[in-house]
Parts: sequence; structure tokens; C-alpha cells
Amino acid sequence: MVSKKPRIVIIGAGMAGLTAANKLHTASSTKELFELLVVEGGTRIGGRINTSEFCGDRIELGATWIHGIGGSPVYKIAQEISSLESEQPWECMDGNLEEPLTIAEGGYDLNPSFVESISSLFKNLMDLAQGKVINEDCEIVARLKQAAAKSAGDLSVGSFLQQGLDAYWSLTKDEKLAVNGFGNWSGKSLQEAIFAMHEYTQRTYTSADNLHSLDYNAESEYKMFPGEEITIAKGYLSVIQSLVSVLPAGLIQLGRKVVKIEWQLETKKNGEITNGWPVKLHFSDGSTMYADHVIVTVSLGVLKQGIQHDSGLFSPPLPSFKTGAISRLGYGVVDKLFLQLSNSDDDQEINGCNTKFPFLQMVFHQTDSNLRHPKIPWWIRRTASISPIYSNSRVLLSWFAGKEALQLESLNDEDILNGVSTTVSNLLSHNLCNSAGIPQPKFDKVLRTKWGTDPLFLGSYSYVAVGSSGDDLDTLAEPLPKTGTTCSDSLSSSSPLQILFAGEATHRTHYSTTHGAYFSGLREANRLLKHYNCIVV
Ligand SMILES: Cc1cc2nc3c(=O)[nH]c(=O)nc-3n(C[C@H](O)[C@H](O)[C@H](O)COP(=O)(O)OP(=O)(O)OC[C@H]3O[C@@H](n4cnc5c(N)ncnc54)[C@H](O)[C@@H]3O)c2cc1C
Ligand SMILES: *[C@@H]1O[C@H](CO)[C@@H](O)[C@H](O)[C@H]1NC(C)=O
Ligand SMILES: CC(=O)N[C@H]1CO[C@H](CO)[C@@H](O)[C@@H]1O
Repeated sequence: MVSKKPRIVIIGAGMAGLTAANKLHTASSTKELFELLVVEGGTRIGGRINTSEFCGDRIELGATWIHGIGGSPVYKIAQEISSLESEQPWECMDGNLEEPLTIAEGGYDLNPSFVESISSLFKNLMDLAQGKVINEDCEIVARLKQAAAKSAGDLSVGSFLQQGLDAYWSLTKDEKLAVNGFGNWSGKSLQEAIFAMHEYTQRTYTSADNLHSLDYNAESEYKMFPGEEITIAKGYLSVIQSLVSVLPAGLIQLGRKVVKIEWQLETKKNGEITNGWPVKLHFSDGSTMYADHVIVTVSLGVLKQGIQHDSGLFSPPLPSFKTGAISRLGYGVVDKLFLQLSNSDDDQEINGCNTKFPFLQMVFHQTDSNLRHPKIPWWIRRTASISPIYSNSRVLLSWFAGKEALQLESLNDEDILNGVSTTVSNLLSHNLCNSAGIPQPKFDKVLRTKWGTDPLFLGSYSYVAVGSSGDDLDTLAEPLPKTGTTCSDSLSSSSPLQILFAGEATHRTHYSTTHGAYFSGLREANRLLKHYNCIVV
């Protein structure tokens, strides 16, 4: 045992796993302290980061934005490797600067100031939920604070928002709701639908299919970095490649899907541990590998499936404090849909039409299904917008969440093209050149992600569901077997820190993001370094 170097196996070559590998390697390479390996089930590195190309434009199939550059470790790396500039155009290179054009079902252009009144209501409500300071002595705020206080901790973001809208209406004079020339739309139904449009965007931010299952209290615990939100010019994958560049060849093994993790629930006599190794990994090809420590970075979706009886990723099964947290936390599906606009001849300015496709916000009829256009498919009705990935790009992008995203994954390209064409035609229905000056677009290529059905992800990112809390995120991060926290405590177990957990879903305040995954990888690498410092010294 004295001569054997501790073997650390990291499961998953995404942001969390590669950050841990980078830290463990760079912190220990001179001392050659560990035998280090990363095993990845897929055939590429990056996990939920997957930079790609579509019709000549650089796009992101997974992580897209640096959510606030102030203090972001991802931003710092991207800056150091000069990834924030590129000759080739990239997704959202110009941010979301363009004024949106908001059009209601049936083809009604909405006045920006009408839209703005509801948009700012929504924004203020979310700011309030997130604990940002807003005008305290306003009637709606007072009412909402009262309602939140009465909710006994199981309030959802969805019902909070509904209460906010109801309070707004109850304080709005009826005359203000009168609209003319909007077909079957009433002022109130338009406001409701604009509000819903913002809820749909919120679904893609959080991955919660239904905002009524998104916990209200957790909203204010979630942290955002200050500063602007930007995309990475050379692609998100360049950050991953930078982490990997210092690792020796062969340290990362691709195509190595772990199907079972055998570990020792209790400290056993040395003889009972296989060959002196506490952990044994089983791979899908039947091969096995021993380890002293494994860092599990698979997604919360993979963990949820892994604790089902018929799957049994862990043997013995995880203790109930772990499975409870895994079950309670939310994990949803968000997908991106890219479409290429046809380069038709009538693309040039015709009849004074502007050929530029707008940043189009879509407002659909809500409750009254009689008013809905029968050919607009249900799976697009909870999508907020469709827009070029940068000004003048021929590539359009829409974000989908929840059931609609799963439906999108199951459709064939033609059904998607038809569905989107019908919808966009309806919205831009005022003839070839509608009142907003946009010609009817045609599409000829489509690309959508399939994060929900991909067995290595089974979804997109985690959220705090009603019934769970930030404590569950912390619980997810606890290593196994459970031991004390001091040096001597962990030494009293002959095989401590067998299974460590990293990944986006294990970070209490930055879950769901790449930097949350980064911090979690660093945390677990440091846990092991600290552990061995206490033995070595
Ligand atoms: C569509 C989409 C958009 C997003 N947008 C943003 C954004 O704008 N900004 C942001 O900060 N974040 C965004 N995210 C979230 C971000 O991508 C993730 O939080 C982060 O990349 C997760 O990293 P991770 O290392 O925790 O997990 P992963 O990247 O999932 O890494 C886990 C790895 O484990 C592997 N694996 C799974 N099962 C096994 C197994 N049994 N055996 C071996 N290997 C296995 C997987 O293949 C994967 O490579 C987005 C995600 C998606 C899907
Ligand atoms: C990652 O991108 C490549 C194309 O660049 C694609 O073939 C692959 O399916 C993508 N993987 C995921 C999980 O999206
Ligand atoms: C379902 C419904 O009420 N449709 C009405 C919408 O408005 C037009 C007139 O603008 C009526 O003709 C439809 O009957």
C-alpha cells in the first residue's frame, strides 16, 4: 500500500470533470502524487458544451452565454486564451441589441409601449422574486410580500407571477384595457399573452417545464455575476480545450461509459476490499477498473435514472439522504432550434420590403382555444421568440423547453419546417410585405439539439423544484461514505472519499451554469488535495 499512488478516476469530460482534472494535475504534477484518469461515455469532450457550425456560422448546441462577466472564471479563461474575438461570425456576436418586433397571433403588430408596460411588470416581478431591490412602497409589492409571507415556503415562481399579474389588473382601470383593431384579441387577453411570452423565456432560463414547479424561495439564493452577458467568439469549446491542453495524452479515455460503481458502504477490514481498492467501476463493454476515489460528474438526469431500481448505477445503492435530494431537485429539458433562411431570388428589396428577418417575439392566444389558429402546432406555442443569431445572419434560432422541447426532439425535419413556416406566416401574414415590411420567409435547413433524449445527459440543467431547496444541492455535493470533516476523522476510515460529486447540480448558488460546473470541479479537486496533504505531511 505504501508504494501505490492513489488512483483518482473522474467520470465525465464536461466542464466539471475537466476542471477537476486540470486542478489535480497542475497541483500535483511535480509531486506525481496521483494516478489520474478521466473516463467519458461519449465520443467527444465538453459534455453540455458543444460548439458546432451551421451554414457557415459558428453556433453553440449547448452552453451559449457567459452569464455575467464580472468574476466569472469562464470569462477569465476565455480572455486569457483570446477567445473573445474572431474573424468568423458567431452566435449573438452583437448581443441582443436589436429592438424586438412583437406580433400577436393573426398578424397584429403590437405597439412597443403597450408591450413594454407588461414586459416591465414581468421584469419587476422577477427582480422582486430574485431579491433585487425594487421600489418598496408600491401597492403590488406590498400585496405580493404579504402573499409570499403566508405561503409557508411552498410558493412557486409560477403562482407568484400569477398573483403579480392579478394584482396589476386589479389596480388597472378598465378603460386602459380597451384595444381596437386587433381582431379577436381583447386588451386583457393581449396582456395575458405577452406576460405568458415572458414566462416562456423564463422556462428556457430555468429549464422548468412549468413555472408552478419552480421554487420561489430558491430564486433569491441563485447568484448572477455582474456585468454584461456575452457569448464566446471562438466557441465555448475553446475554454474546454484550454483546460485540457495541460493534460498528458491518454489521461482522458473516450467511449468509456460507466454502468456500475461498486463502493464500500462501511469501512471494512482491508481484506474485504477488492485487491485493496475501495471502488470498482464497470463499463458498458464489460471491462472494469479499480480506483481509490471517483469524482462523479454525470448530470442530475443521469443520476435520477441511476437511482432507479432497474438501473442501479451505484452498488450498494446510494444512502437515502442522497437519493432524496436527487429525487426532489428539478432537472428539465431545454433545446435549441436552428433554421436556415432560403436565399431566394426575391430576397432583394421588393416592393420596399426590408428583407431582414427581425428579432420576432411571438404572442399566442392563451386560454381560449377557439381563437387559436388550428395549423400552428402546440409545440411552438410556448416558445417566446425566433430571431437571427446576429444581425443579418441567414440562421435563425429559437429556444424550446419542457414538453415542447421533447416533442421537437421527436419530430422529423419536415414537420419542424412546416410547423415553423405556418407559424411565422401567420404572424407575418399581411401579405408578401407585411405592415412591418418583412417578406414571407422560406426555410431550407434545420438543426435541433436532443439533450432530453441523449442517454448521456437526459436533459439540460437543474433547478430547485417546489419541495426541494438549496440544502438539497449541498447534499448532492457531499462525498461518500459519510465521515467527519476533520483530518483525523477521515483518517479513521480506511477508505474515505470513495465517491465525490461534482457537476452543475452540486453548486448551491451557481447551479445550471458552466461556471457552477467549474467551481464544483475545483471544489472536489481541492477536497482530495486537502485530504492528501493531511496524510503526506
Ligand atoms: C441547451 C443548453 C444551453 C445552455 N446554456 C448555458 C448558458 O448559456 N450558460 C451557461 O453557463 N450554461 C448553460 N448551459 C448549462 C451548461 O452547459 C452546464 O451547466 C454545464 O456544461 C454542465 O457541466 P457538467 O460538467 O456539470 O456536466 P456535463 O457537461 O453533462 O458533463 C458530464 C459528462 O459525463 C458524461 N457521462 C454521462 N454519463 C456517463 C457515464 N455513465 N459514464 C461516463 N460518462 C458519462 C457525459 O457524456 C458528459 O460529457 C446550457 C446547457 C444546455 C443543454
Ligand atoms: C455535438 O456536435 C456535433 C456536431 O458538431 C454533433 O454531431 C453531436 O451530435 C453533438 N452532440 C450533442 C450531444 O449535441
Ligand atoms: C372564434 C372567433 O370568435 N372568431 C372571430 C374572430 O373575429 C372575426 C372578426 O374579426 C370573426 O369573424 C370570427 O368569428
